[in-house]
Amino acid sequence: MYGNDFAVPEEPLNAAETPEYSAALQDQADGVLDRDGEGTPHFDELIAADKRIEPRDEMPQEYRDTLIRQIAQHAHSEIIGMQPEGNWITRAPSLRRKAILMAKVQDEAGHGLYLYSAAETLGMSRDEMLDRLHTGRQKYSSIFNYPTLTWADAGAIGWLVDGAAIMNQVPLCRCSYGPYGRAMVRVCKEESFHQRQGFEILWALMQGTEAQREMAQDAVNRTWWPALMMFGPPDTGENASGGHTEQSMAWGIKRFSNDDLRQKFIDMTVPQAQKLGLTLPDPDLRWNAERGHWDFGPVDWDEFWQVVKGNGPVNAQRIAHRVRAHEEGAWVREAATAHAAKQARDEKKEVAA
Ligand code: FAQ
Repeated sequence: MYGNDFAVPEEPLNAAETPEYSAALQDQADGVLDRDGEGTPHFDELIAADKRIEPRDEMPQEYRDTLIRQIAQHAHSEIIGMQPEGNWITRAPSLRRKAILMAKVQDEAGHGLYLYSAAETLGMSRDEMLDRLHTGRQKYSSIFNYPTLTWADAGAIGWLVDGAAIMNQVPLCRCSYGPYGRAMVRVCKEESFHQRQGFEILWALMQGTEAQREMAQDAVNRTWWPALMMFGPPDTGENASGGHTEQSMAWGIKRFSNDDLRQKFIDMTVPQAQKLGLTLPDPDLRWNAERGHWDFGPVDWDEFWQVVKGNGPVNAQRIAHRVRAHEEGAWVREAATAHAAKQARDEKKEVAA
């Protein structure tokens, strides 16, 4: 499938390798979610018929605001998410690892670009979104507020963080908002490679020395719980917090609850940990034959909310680095704007001639 050079099971390693993703890909190719014929049906009719809303359509302000909030947060996560692994590019253990990691981190920038473009179609400029990120008025994923202490973190991020991200994003390929759903189809394909490279880093470490195995285990111990938090707070059962899920599902933005996706991720990941020879740091993890799922222990939601509020281990460092990169890149934006203006002038002259 991906030219594996390591012994992995035949089962899919991530959600982008499951029939759900193949079906989303096929539906996209067949235009299943696209509307037929002419006319501009009402928003509610389109949602009821499971057809896509496009930028030109009228939509309730709350739908627009929800999408801007989620897509901007997603875009910010992609570009802030370049930092933890970017930290290891200069210290990757071989040229091959360095080349792969550079490609992965560049992919994250590309995902940010697709997502900012999708959010812009809803009427907020990229400048405005970045300003809101830099001033704490828009969020990014909690996961990127933890430090990457060893090379094994690059493996744990790929395997667990990309794995969790894809589990959440495959259903978003069917999001009711066209530009977001279409961006997700492409992003998931690329993230699938990211997840496999993470698995392969850990696989190689687990075939290595005792010290390498310990390094892999330590990275997984630190990453497991924050990866489960990526899916967001509980939104089913008695622990459900208010949250946005119910409304977002009614609008066809979210297709599953946070809790359902978290469970799917755990069910897919536990057998992979066993294949790798890694122990997931949860003493309550056990197969429940009755439910047909893995039971797991309580997530520390106090820690999650602390991180979301800006008090995680490296929140301040991540934002400071982002703001610095933005300021240092000002001359590139100015040069690109000047170049675009010159090209537009030249084109005008050509038309006039
Ligand atoms: N971190 O009611 P819900 C990646 C907030 S991409 C921070 O459940 P919703 C690729 C939430 O905003 C990772 N805040 O909200 C990569 C809301 O607060 P608000 C990012 C969180 O929106 C890999 C409140 O809690 N992926 O990793 C988090 O319906 C490797 C209540 O929550 C996406 O963004 C969190 N984890 O559902 C890159 C996917 N969870 O806004 C580099 C798209 C919740 O009211 C390296 N987003 N909150 O103030 C989504 O699917 C959704 O937005 C959820 C949250 C599921 C994240």
